[in-house]
Amino acid sequence: MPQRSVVAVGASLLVASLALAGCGTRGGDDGGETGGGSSDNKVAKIGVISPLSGDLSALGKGIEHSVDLAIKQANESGAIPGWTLELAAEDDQASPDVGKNAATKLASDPEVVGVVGTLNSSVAQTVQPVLASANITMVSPANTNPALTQGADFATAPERAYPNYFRTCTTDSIQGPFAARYLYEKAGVKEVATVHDKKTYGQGLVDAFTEEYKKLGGTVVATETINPDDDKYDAVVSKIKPKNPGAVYYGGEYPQAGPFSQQMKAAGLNVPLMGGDGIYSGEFIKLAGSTADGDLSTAIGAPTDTLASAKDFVAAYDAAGYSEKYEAYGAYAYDAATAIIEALKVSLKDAESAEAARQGTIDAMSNVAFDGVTGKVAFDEYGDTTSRVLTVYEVDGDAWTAVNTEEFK
Ligand code: ABU
Repeated sequence: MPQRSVVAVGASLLVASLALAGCGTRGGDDGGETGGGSSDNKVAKIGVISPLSGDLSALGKGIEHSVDLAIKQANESGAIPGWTLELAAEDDQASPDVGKNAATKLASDPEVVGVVGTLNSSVAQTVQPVLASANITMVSPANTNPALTQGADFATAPERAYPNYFRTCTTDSIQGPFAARYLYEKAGVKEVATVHDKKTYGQGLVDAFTEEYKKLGGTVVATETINPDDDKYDAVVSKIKPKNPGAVYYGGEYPQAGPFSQQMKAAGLNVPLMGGDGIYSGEFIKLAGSTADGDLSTAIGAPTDTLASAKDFVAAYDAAGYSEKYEAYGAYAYDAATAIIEALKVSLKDAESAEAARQGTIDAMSNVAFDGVTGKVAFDEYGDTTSRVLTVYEVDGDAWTAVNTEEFK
């Protein structure tokens, strides 16, 4: 047997015996997949819960890869002496039930101390209570429904929903009105039809949009819903068309919004479809086809590729060779992972184990503040990001082009 193999086997046996002795250490000299750890290090895991398969996987994989990158870089720089971080990614398939099972699996792993996710607000609703009862910090880069942080009465009596839950994206209480102002004031559209997919995000976004749009003086000429499992929307389009809206405001995600836009135009309803961050993906343009020109979306923050603060992230992501793009939430997922890592620098310092550091990590999160890839990262008393920047994008050919980036006031 060559000497290298003998050393490897010896190291494996040592690691195995340490694991059996409950020392919670492992990994060879290369630190395993997440890179840079030492075999003497204890292990703490950061989970990811997002759609890694199915219609929304373009967004979900961008989240997974961005967290992986943050973990690798933290290990390589020795960010937390004595500890190696590992990624524990779970596919929620954009389903609340599957997401709940993923959360239960991660919560039962004593090495998991924080989770980045979820993508969908509806999935967060089932994941939040599981991670809260296990004292695991959860930071979403993408959930925009306001009730997740501020409770069901967020508009009138906001109350922190879960002490362990934070997010790096702004909420639909801001995104909906931001879209309404753009459409009414800048695009001059005074009459709209609204459509949503009856899910937590879609319905909430349309509600927030409608309130502001009407306040500005706009008229909602039709209010329709679709079933997210359908792929033919001609019945809904034929109800909207005779009302002659200047635009259709859509609450939901690109797998339905893309075909909806295509079918609107094919039926002669030649007005822009506008949606929120759930349609801001190259996949929307592919699904909507050549008639998508002029369709609009809002998305959280400024465009990642224009931010000086995101330059290193974009370069490192490209260099890492991930097979999917970072998409709408990659930079926010990277910042979410970094926020957890910043908290771990405090909570793991004198901790016996990752599990013992769970509550300390939640406590440390409220003091986390740093210059992130997306700008200043910090959380308010509800766990919401303090950033209120959003961008309007318009489809131009085969790409989304930024047309207006602003801080919402
Ligand atoms: N924020 C858009 C898509 C994710 C969600 O359900 O909130």
